[in-house]
Amino acid sequence: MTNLKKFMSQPHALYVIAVVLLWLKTYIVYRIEFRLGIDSALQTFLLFVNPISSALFFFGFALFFKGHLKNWLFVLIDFLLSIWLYANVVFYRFFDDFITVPVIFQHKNFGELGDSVLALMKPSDVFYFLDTVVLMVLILFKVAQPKEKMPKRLLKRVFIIAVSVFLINLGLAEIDRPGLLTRTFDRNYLVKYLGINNFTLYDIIKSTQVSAQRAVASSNDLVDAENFTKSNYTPPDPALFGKAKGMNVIYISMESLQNFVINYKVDGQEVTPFLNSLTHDPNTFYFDNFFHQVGQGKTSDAEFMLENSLYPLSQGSVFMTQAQNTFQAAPQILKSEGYTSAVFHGNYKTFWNRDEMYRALGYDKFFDASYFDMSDENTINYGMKDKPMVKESMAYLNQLPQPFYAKYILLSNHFPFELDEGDVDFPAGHTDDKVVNQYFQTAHYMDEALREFFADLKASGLYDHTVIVMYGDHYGISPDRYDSLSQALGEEITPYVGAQLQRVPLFIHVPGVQGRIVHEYGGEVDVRPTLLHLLGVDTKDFIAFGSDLLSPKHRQIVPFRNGDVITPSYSYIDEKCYSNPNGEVVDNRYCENASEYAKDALSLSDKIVYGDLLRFYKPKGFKPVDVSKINYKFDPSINIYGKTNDQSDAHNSMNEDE
Ligand code: GP9
Ligand code: MN
Repeated sequence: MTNLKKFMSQPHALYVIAVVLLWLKTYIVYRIEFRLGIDSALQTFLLFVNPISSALFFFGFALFFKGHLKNWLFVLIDFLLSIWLYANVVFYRFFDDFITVPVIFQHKNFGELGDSVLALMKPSDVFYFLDTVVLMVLILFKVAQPKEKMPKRLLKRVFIIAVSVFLINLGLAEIDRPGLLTRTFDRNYLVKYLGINNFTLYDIIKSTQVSAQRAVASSNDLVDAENFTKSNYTPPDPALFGKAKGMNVIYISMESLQNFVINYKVDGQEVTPFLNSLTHDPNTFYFDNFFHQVGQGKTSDAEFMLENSLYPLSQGSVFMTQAQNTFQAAPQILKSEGYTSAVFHGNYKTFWNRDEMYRALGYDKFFDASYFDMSDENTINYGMKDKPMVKESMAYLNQLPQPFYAKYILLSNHFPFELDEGDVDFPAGHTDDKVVNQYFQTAHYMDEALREFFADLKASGLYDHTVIVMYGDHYGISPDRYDSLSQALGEEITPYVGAQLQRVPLFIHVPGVQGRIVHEYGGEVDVRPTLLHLLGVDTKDFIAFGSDLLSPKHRQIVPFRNGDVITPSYSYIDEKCYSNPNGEVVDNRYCENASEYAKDALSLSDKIVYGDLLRFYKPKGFKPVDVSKINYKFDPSINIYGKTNDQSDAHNSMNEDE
């Protein structure tokens, strides 16, 4: 006790206590919450010490003050840093990633994520604020007495020490991982080596640079990307080119559907009997080696790839940060072919900034939640349930001028995979994780909605002259649930297996064309040229990274957004090369070509998106979008199921004001 008293009588005791508590807590959080892939003693050491520099730095600001104010500032700083750490914990539980500046801006709609956020929190999380409580107790019980201001000389020293600790930390990190700060797409490394707060500071600097990039970009910057995409252009299969000319198109984003669900059974019952039947439908192509390639923008990244055949960004969502860019997207390309374009989505138009982005993509109409009956029994989780959504959409779809290009974004199979009791007619899975178990039920619900939708399309006569493209947008089960998922799949989910699990189903139904199961390897970036070629649209003049999946010359290299890459023979995951399908580690040189291709493609695509380079490019015969002519203001004259004009406008303007 006397020792403690002696220690507490030191002028900067509370500073030291605050630093140590936050440091240790951060390390505990790293170990419990994040999967940072520690594989050496040096990495363990760096992980342990990396919270120190920022703790010394931030708490240092309280030292400019004296007395009670100083003590309570320690509490405040600790609380703010704890909130930031905890926000990252919650974010990581879902996205398997850390919060970045663009993500903060894209979550002006965090309010709508409400239910998911709650589902990601645990009662035991209160322990992550224990250090703040300890500091308060020390002050309230007068263990920590108010002290004088620190002399300027010492104050300076505190910040010099903080920066020195950081530089030593960075130096050791650079020894273990050269070029750490120049790499952009591995946030895990930055947190592992430098710590969560230093990563955030780095991210703020990086994001500022990114917005400057657009300002300095010029048409010269496009040359490399143009050469790359032109030399990688895949010509269509002449036997299929134009086979769907003039037909309608319906895209369906099948929320969170992974390919392992196809033909999977729970208690002897197929999870997706309808989709399973389509795998051998005479007019349907089913792709069983098709991968999602999304980054943090998830659904919106998948949409972005399908419309533009460009890659999404390594951080944030293009929808949120680059909606002011010029695009040459499918809805606008098809406008010249006489198509009317529309989106159907049972959430409000501001979600994912879709109203802005869809204008830039050239969509004519957007049937958002305002056009649907959003009553309690019709909605759950992220918005409208799939079954009533597709049912009500038919009235609008039937009125669209033909040919149309329509996109449906389904929602029911979204994390945390909840259904109202009356909607459950399928057994839950049998793992130790409720979320994984429910996933099979919501996937089944979506499958039934799709069956009903197809029946409605047949009844309306649209089915016979409509191409239907259905794709799983991204994974549903995140890596932190792999232990439970492995119980359902009956195999251990190693990093190799985890990468193979990023397969999502892709179906393309083309009336009058012989379908088959396609085993070619491909990804979301490849869908646009595949579809445009079926519709008889030449794609040579567009800057696009995809390769027609149905062409005999299809390029089977699938870059993931994190730089990993999969080909039919090899998988390059986390800088290790594996041979397929046995997953044996082989020499990295086998993966070199594919990995070089992925690096080039991703960085050139990023250059286009960050620099807004398509504003300098004029494809032959393409008419640019006139965004001033498009608006998605609620139109009561076509509304059938939505609320009154007044109520809808009230909701929308509320979102826009946020
Ligand atoms: C909501 C839906 C969900 O509108 O697109 O987005 P996600 O969380 O899957 O990216
Ligand atoms: Mn999604």
